[in-house]
Amino acid sequence: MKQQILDKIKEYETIIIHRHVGPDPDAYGSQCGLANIITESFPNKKVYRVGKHEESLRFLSDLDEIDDSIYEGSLVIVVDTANSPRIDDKRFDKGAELIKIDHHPNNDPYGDLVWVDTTASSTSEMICEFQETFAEELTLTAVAARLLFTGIVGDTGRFMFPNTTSRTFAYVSKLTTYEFDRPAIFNTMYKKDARVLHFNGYVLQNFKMSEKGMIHLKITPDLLTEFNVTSNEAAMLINTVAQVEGVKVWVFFVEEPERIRVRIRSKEIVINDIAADYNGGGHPLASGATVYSWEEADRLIADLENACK
Ligand SMILES: [Mn+2]
Repeated sequence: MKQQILDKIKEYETIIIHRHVGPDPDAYGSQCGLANIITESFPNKKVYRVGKHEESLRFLSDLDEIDDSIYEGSLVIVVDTANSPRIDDKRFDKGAELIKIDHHPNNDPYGDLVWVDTTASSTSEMICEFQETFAEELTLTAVAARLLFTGIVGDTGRFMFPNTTSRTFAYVSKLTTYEFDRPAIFNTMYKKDARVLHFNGYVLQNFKMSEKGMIHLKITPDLLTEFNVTSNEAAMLINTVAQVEGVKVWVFFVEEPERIRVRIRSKEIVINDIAADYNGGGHPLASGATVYSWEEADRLIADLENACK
């Protein structure tokens, strides 16, 4: 599959790279890292990185704004995106051919070529593998190394999540032979606004843990207003309860105007099948879902509680 992808990259003059909505460091890292590798290796090709900027990740890379006409006869590559509704910029199907590169379960195998590796920590790690496989043809620079490093750090939670493997460390070891400012990346990625830290204090004071080791927290609009945090900022704090002794599964509910957004995490118990029952899905130990009432939220809590048996 990697060879076929490289052949397609060589074949096309214009390549447009997409990633998922609500981008995280791995989305930016794999998208812009791959773009840089292609640009450095084939200077005559036109390579574009599309999608909406996420302010907190702007430090990683510029993006491109492109006309519809550029899609004509182009190769489109989508990275780090499990299903087509989550692809940022709906024009992804306007090119001549479509490639999917991802590390999430392949429930929606969109694309003419699909390379999915659920054993990879991140799509950034897969891009490292892609570059290394064809190292004589694909040039890695400090720019791409910084992007891919940041993507891997993001998806592995600084190498603490179980998706981190010896392969991950091998690629990271190689990336760190390039010169870029690692402390600056960590400082930027993990800095938190005082408002958010105050809300984090609330989270730590108010989560509920059941006897079976299930933690849940319900976050209402009143609470968001009181602490002046956005629903996104609140949802991001999900892993601050991961360190609680005895916790097996933990879930946050954040009420938004049209829905209640759900984030579920787990140490060992598989939860993406339960998330799928509630308009969601994701990784076996890290999923998202959506419910539309607090009664439905309570049913989800009961299902997760059951899974903790
Ligand atoms: Mn990812």
